[in-house]
Amino acid sequence: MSENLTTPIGRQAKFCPGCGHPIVLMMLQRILKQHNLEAQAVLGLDIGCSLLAWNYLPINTFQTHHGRVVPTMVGFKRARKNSLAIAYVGDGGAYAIGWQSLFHAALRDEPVLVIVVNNTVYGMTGGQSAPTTLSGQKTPTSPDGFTGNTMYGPEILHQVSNPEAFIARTAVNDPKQMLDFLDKAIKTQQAGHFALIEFLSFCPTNWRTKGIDTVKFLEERLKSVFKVGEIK
Ligand SMILES: Cc1ncc(C[n+]2csc(CCOP(=O)(O)OP(=O)(O)O)c2C)c(N)n1
Ligand code: SF4
Ligand SMILES: [Mg+2]
Repeated sequence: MSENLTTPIGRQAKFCPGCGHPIVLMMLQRILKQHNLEAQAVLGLDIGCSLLAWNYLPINTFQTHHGRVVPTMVGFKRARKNSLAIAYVGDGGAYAIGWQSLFHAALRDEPVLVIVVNNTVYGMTGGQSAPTTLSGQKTPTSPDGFTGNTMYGPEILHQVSNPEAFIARTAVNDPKQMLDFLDKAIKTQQAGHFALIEFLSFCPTNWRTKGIDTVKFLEERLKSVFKVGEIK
């Protein structure tokens, strides 16, 4: 973990150097500022490296249990209808332990924005295989290469969502598309519908990559399996 980087609110940054989480958070802050929504936005944090966002932005956050951030933000939104409710969660929290509540939030068209940061592993606990791990990917729980099927969360959720919902996938090396999708997702919640964006994200610590190889792993391995764009 980094010892000397500071967050936009002057606190010590906790993410590893080269992590994708801060890029997602910086883009989120930029779009909230642009829409003057910093005071209205509330960021619910799942357990995982997502929790390190608790002191990152000048907006309210609260911590939930692993896999429980979506139902928590659904409840929050029902209680505070004028808020912008955002659930911030890793791929493990979203598509494994939290899958049933995420699935039903999409099915019911709950007006929350779910941000899934997909690094293909359980990052915080040491890089174990997750539902999003790629075929052949080496992790501490699949040292000879992952042999299971890979899960495509946004594509499945699209099948059960209302036509007005916004469901998309982008990557942390495409800031223009990140901002475009965040803008559309915020407008979707303001219109009363469910939105989810999956961000393909860097995890050099668990991928055991350095420098340009981290970008290459995302660009060549992740993007060859996970299609970026709006899911239609
Ligand atoms: C109920 C429960 N089960 C398991 C854990 C252990 N645990 C903490 S974080 C985590 C996985 C996090 O992976 P992911 O959601 O992909 O987030 P990342 O750390 O990769 O950003 C697990 C299994 C927990 N804290 N609570
Ligand atoms: S373990 Fe991976 S996801 Fe977690 S802070 Fe480090 S680089 Fe980021
Ligand atoms: Mg993860």
